[in-house]
Amino acid sequence: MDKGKAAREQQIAVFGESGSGKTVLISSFYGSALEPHFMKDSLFNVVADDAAQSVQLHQNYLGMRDSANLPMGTRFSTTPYAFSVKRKESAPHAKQSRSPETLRLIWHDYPGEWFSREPDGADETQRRLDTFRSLLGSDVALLLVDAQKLLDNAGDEERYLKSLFTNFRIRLQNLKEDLLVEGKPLVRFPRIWMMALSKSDLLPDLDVIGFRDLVIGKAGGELVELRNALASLVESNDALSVGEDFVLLSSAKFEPGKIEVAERIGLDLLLPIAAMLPFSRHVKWAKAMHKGGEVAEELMNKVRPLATLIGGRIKFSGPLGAAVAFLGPHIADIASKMVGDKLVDLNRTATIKRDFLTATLTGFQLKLDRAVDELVLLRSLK
Ligand SMILES: Nc1nc2c(ncn2[C@@H]2O[C@H](COP(=O)(O)OP(=O)(O)OP(=O)(O)O)[C@@H](O)[C@H]2O)c(=O)[nH]1
Ligand SMILES: [Mg+2]
Repeated sequence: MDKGKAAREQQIAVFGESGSGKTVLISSFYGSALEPHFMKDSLFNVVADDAAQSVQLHQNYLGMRDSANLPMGTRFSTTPYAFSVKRKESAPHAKQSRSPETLRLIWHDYPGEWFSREPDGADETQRRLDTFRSLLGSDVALLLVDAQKLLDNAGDEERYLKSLFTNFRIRLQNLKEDLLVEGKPLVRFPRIWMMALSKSDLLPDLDVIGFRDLVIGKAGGELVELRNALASLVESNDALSVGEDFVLLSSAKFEPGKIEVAERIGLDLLLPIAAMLPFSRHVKWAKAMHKGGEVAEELMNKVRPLATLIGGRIKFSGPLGAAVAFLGPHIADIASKMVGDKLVDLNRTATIKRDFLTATLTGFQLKLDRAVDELVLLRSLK
């Protein structure tokens, strides 16, 4: 296995109904990374790998920022977006490092209209299936809950939330037969399904705890059914978090005739979520699988390169073998270093040593911790 490559490629899948804010989200994510102050303060640059996508996303962003123009609804476009997170020329880097110091984020956007209607013929059925298959390499899936819809149904939010989860579950079940080969559950599957409140600027008084309580309180039953539907697709379905992690997102503040793109919530968490959230979760799950096996191996495959990267600087006692049982304690040790003061130390040391990747990844972890304190992010308590 090419450890370097696996270490650096994170995939995220974003699901949301039509109009729930997916295109605005990715445009704001990318456009804001091209703003001078971001480029000045950050250790890295974010670059869209595809030149045409880069222009299109940047144009969307500038249209919002300068002319209050909104991007068009997305139809039939299902190509994933690939971003490289590259060390800035001026940023710290290890002198002896020969590896290209790049992280990659692949962003899969599942068309919103596919949520709400039946496929239009065999072609579209196939396209839905292909699109879904392409995002199975993601570790994290975001399911968008639209704050505008919550507002529209104020006092009666269960109407919207129940139908959101139920529609999604039904579409998923419709895919099941074609998705599974001979009914065999999938080993490779997004195992963290996070609830994200899009347009959270519309509900300024709702923090992430309030959001969780609303979702569970009003549609807990539907969420359990959704979890069961997802679980029926995957091998070792104990290793699955559905609706246990929550985040608030807002791509901008929308006022009549004006879009304030500088006022964002949670967008700076997207890279850290994709890169770091699966880390400790996978370690925990793999450890619980005493017998190892295919799923434990797959979970550790995702974690091992990151642990090697960070752990390499902490020094392992003993060589890094392939056996999960052997790697377990070492990786758990790394995971335990990714909290509190130890994390701050690790980040500081990496920055002093001009070690770009470790500085960036520990910086991501610190950012997630801060978002928890600020009630923007809630991680699974399990
Ligand atoms: N207040 C607020 N409104 C938003 C935000 N993001 C999107 N919107 C509004 O929601 C509309 C739809 O957003 P899109 O990003 O185009 O939605 P989409 O999910 O891509 O929809 P489809 O392409 O049809 O699947 C926008 O035109 C904005 O009016 C946000 O962060 N805050
Ligand atoms: Mg769109």
